[in-house]
Amino acid sequence: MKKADIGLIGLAVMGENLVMNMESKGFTVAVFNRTTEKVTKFVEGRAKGKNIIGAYSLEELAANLEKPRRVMMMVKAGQAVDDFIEKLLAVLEPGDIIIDGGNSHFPDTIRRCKYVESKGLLYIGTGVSGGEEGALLGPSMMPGGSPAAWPYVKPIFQAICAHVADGSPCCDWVGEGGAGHFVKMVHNGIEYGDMQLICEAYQLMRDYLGMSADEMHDVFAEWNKGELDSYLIEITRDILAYKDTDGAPIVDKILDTAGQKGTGKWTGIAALDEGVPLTLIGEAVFARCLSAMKEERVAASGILGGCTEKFSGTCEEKKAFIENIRCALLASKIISYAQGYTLMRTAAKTYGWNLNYGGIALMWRGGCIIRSVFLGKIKEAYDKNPELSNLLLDEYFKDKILSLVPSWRKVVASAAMAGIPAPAFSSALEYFDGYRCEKLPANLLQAQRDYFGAHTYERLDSPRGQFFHTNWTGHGGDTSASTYTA
Ligand code: NBP
Repeated sequence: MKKADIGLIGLAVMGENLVMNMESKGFTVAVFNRTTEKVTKFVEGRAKGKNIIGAYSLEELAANLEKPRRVMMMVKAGQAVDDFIEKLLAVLEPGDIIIDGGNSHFPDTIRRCKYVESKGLLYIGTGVSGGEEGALLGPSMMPGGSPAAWPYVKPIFQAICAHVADGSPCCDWVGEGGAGHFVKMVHNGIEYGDMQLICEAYQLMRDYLGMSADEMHDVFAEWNKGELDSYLIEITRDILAYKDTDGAPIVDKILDTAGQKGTGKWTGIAALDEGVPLTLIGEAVFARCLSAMKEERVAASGILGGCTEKFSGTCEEKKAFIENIRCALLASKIISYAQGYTLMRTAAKTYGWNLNYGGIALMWRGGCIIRSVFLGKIKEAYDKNPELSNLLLDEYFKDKILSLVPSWRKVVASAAMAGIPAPAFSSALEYFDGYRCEKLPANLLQAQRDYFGAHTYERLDSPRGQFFHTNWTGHGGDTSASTYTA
């Protein structure tokens, strides 16, 4: 048998399906797994009769690969990746390429890339999105790392990834070091945001408008035909129609406590580190935390009272309110992507990445969980102006969000009056109002800081960069604290 084009370590759900995908595109793949029984099970099962070579040690894996060798790890993020890198360095040669396709945290990828390069090999950390089905049929892939590795990996990745209608691959080079995993992390954060927005629309329809799962199914089906056309709206439509064995909607029987694996939290932490207001994703992460406090919430609802106020309009007014919810969802979604893109722009400066923002929208356009028609508009905006500082300043998005504002305000106000939580809808509106506000109250805040800590302030009537201190009480001296931003 000919040698393999690529080796893959980690025969769990993602690894197995990626191997099948690669093989179906004409590549020969050598496979290895820590628990080697899984190699036997795979090669004698799904992989039988295919161009897939089972290896029972890393030496055997390396011996079966064309040079320069390409080895992709699809294992649990964390220590397992470091352990495999160490073992691979012992069996690979300079010029060979180690690829991590797991959900690694980007600082780890920055560190690993430097380390592997210091040993004369090349490294790629790539985001892979789309779950089990994406891995098999075409995921969205976001590779970054050693630029010299990309030409060797590109033909495989661009063959196995998802493609949009015009044939463009949903995979392209993202940037150096940890850029690929950073972009994947932001993708996951945006996924948290998109899901939370849909859940807020759902709660307003269920608790304020009193709609049944079937009625909401019809609304999401309608929404999916327009600007909100996306994978997550589509699966929400289908979930709402899904019945349990007794014929009742299964969604009504699911416990309202959300889990999370941490990539949303990482995105929030990265935003805090970069000083970027990523409020919507932050709210989405905290909403999951609040949902997890089920017992405390049940007890609190008995003491503080649950949300009780219901919509009391006519049938026509109800229809109009549903349209307002759609507008609030779309407007908030625009804010979420504007914030996510601002985070990527800021991090790119910090880490020296040359990110292609239109290209990123294209990578997310197909194959992944946040795929949507909407991303096509983002790609157009960044293709038109790659230096766009905020999505809201693009002509299309400016006009769009301004047209949605009246409906959005009505929804946020109604939710507040009815006592129904809508943290992502409302925090998005707060960001919008803050971002377009010429004069915020931070003049008072600076005065407070100077009052108690002599932290100094700049003046409207003096050039930027000149700092002043006032002896507010008459007791303090003229000495000011050093100026810093934290
Ligand atoms: P898992 O994340 O469940 O990882 C399973 C694999 O990791 C198995 O091959 C297992 O070997 C290996 N492994 C573990 Br667990 N601990 C190890 C250790 N200490 N040393 C060596 N190997 C170890 O599999 P997955 O769900 O296919 O995900 C693979 C990667 O892709 C993860 O980073 C995940 O976050 C990411 N990802 C997953 C999805 C998804 O939808 N599942 C989507 C996108 C990305 P064993 O068989 O010997 O236990």
